[in-house]
Amino acid sequence: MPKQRFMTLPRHILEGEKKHPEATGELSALLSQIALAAKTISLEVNKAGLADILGFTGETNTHGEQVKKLDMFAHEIMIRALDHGGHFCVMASEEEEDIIHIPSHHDIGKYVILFDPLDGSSNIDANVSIGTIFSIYKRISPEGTPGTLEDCLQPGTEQVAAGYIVYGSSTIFVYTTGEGVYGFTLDPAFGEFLLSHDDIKISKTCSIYSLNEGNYKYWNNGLKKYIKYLQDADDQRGKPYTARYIGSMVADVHRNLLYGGIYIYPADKRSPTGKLRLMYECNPMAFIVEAAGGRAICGHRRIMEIEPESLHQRVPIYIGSEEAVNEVEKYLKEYGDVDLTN
Ligand code: AHM
Ligand code: MG
Repeated sequence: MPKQRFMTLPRHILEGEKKHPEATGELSALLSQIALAAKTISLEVNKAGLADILGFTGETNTHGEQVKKLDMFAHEIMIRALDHGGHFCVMASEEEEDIIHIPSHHDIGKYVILFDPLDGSSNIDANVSIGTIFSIYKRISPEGTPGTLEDCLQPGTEQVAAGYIVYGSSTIFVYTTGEGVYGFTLDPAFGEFLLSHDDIKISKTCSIYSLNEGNYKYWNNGLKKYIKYLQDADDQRGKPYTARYIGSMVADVHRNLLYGGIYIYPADKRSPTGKLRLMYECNPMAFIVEAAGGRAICGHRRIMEIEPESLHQRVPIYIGSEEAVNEVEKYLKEYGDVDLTN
């Protein structure tokens, strides 16, 4: 049996940085801090059914949705794990309306982090996969000063790293710095993430589509025709496609990354800019999927090229295997798209 490399997440990050002589090791340190937060959230998610943690807090988040205790737990853990490390100058979370200031003396780091602490939160009570998503940028404000809103509102093309953690049948940490996408599975026995998915590439073609078909009535014609096309039989093109929709973007995109597939959260007649957030969900997932060889568009343009206007801005998203995204793009162009983004 060939010997497997025993590669932990911190070792992998360090080895990646060694290839860049100009690297200071800071990115390694902050990714390790995110991994620590992920382990803590994973533990809490795993005991969610046992602890007195389920149910609503009674509060609503910035989008007017009910917040569950685990969302807030994950949000707080991310902040506590990251705000005293000296690496960040400012943070933003899907669960908080404004930017999150870092305590003084610790707020002069050169990086900025935006995160969705617990994506797919409507699935928590049902023991269905959920996840954490993060996106890291270099600051644009002068070093040595506290970070600003402008530091957070950079287009996705400026990301220096992004990743997600899926809390599923096992806990998996996936990250990219733009060169390759790597996945690590948490070994619960010794609490370490071990390399399990080396250099992930998403297949160019696919046979899986993921979207909420319950919203069919509100879709634009382009999307209606595209989904009908996927449902037609054509052996050579792997059709009809299989429908797979978990309702946790992080888990749906993770599966599609491994098996090939397209995930869609469109603009529709009820939600003209879609549901998902550009800064917390779409940009980081787009960075990862593109680094794996796929594509991510909002209908007529690349997700990562959208100039952000606000922290909680929503955008439609079509993300996954290259050929499938090319095809849906053609349908939207030809038959119409509801898309009011810039
Ligand atoms: P959340 O951040 O509040 O969990 O919402 C985002 C989630 C995505 O993970 C998921 O794909 C989508 O919302 C599901 O929405 P819907 O129930 O409308 O299909
Ligand atoms: Mg989310």
